[in-house]
Amino acid sequence: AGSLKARISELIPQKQAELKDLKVKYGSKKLSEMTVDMAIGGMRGANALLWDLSLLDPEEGIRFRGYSIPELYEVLPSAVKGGEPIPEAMIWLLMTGEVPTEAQVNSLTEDLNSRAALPEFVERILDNCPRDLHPMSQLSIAVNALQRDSIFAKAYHDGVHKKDYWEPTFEDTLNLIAKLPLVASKIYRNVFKDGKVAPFDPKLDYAHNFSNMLGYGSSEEFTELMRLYLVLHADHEGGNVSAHTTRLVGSALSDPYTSFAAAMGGLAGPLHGLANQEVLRWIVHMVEHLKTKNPSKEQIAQFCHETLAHGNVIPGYGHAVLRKTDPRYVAQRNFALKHLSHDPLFQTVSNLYEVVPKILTELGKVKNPWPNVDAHSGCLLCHYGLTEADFYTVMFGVSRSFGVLSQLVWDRALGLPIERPKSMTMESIRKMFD
Ligand code: NMX
Ligand code: MLT
Repeated sequence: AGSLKARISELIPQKQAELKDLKVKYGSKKLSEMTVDMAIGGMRGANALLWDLSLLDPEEGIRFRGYSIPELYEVLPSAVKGGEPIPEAMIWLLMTGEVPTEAQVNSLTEDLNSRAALPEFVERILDNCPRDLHPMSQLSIAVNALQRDSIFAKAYHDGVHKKDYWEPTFEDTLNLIAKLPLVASKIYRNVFKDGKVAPFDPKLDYAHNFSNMLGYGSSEEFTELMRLYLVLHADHEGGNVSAHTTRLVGSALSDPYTSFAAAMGGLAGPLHGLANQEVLRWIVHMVEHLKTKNPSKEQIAQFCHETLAHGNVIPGYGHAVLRKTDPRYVAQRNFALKHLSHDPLFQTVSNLYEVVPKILTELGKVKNPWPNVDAHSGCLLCHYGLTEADFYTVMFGVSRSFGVLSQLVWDRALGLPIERPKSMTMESIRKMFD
């Protein structure tokens, strides 16, 4: 009683009834037209998925269970007075749609901490990965290995009734979310440091343990940054590649580990989560190329034109849905203004914000010239010494587990079916209209 699981269990009949009502009232209504262009063009603009945890407005940006990012600061508890929201509170909000009390947040921290240890064989697998295997590949390997202990897979094997699918899905979800900081820290310490991970402290919260295990826990500011980072990257409605992959793979009743590992394959793409790595590498390359830590706006503009002339994208800019500056970018910018306003890398990131949108607009084809979440995260991490860009997408992945796995619990609770849209050949499309 009082636990997250108990609360979800209480909410399920209500939500099932809501879905039934939606189907009865609006089941045959059209959400959008599907054109040939949309089928060819990555299904842009197709309202084709049900996803209850968050909704992206092209102009305003993300709302998590109805709350904008500034509103999250108002309603969610923080560990430091006036500081960043606590990730556990975000998990609770995403899972239930309700703002948790402090007691609920503490009970979730305790629950997660009791699940955080890794099986020894998974630690060994990570220790045996070559250092030049990309951290995202190591993350997928570790998550796939954790699948050995999937409670859902075992329950399915043992013939669990479909009305109970949500429960082992929830157990796997919480176990996986709890273990990800240690998985990520082990990858970081093995690839970039001495391979030693600071011991897990069951008295600390999720983000504090994460920053300790990465090796940055002595900085309270870094721990606050982790809280912000973990909250901001948690969910971005259902159509982005990592969310959609989790939904798709999970719809075949693949367990949460297998579904999430697949999603991490998607997050590892440079047009999706890997963009945070690409942004920093691109800025570092620019600074080296220009031989100055403080490139002028003219120099930055010149470098952008060169990037585009080579047929490359400007990483961290543009979005498939957003048409304004990403509020997750703004939240990170506010953090920078508060804690590190004189950092030269932040100055460059700010100058890019002034220069890039105009250049992209001039191309005439870019639908959104404004920065997204990935344009900012690297410069914050760098400020505290976490300069290893190849690791950044792993941190994104830790956070993304909150949203996509919480939705997966609801997918099973609501009995959503296997996902299987119809595809068409070029010939069949022609025949349809000729
Ligand atoms: N730099 C250069 N060209 C761009 C950019 C950019 N930042 N953004 C879009 N374009 C181009 C795009 O490549 C396409 O060109 P073409 O017709 O020659 O293929 C054209 O503009 C139209 O694309 P859009 O419809 O504006 O964008 P789309 O919805 O297809 O793609 C992104 C969205 C995010 C993939 C795209 O803006 C991009 O590649 N951005 C850079 C990578 C990035 O920052 N990704 C991170 C997204 C956030 N996340 O974490 O996942
Ligand atoms: C995300 O956070 O998933 C990205 O902004 C990409 C997207 O929403 O398409």
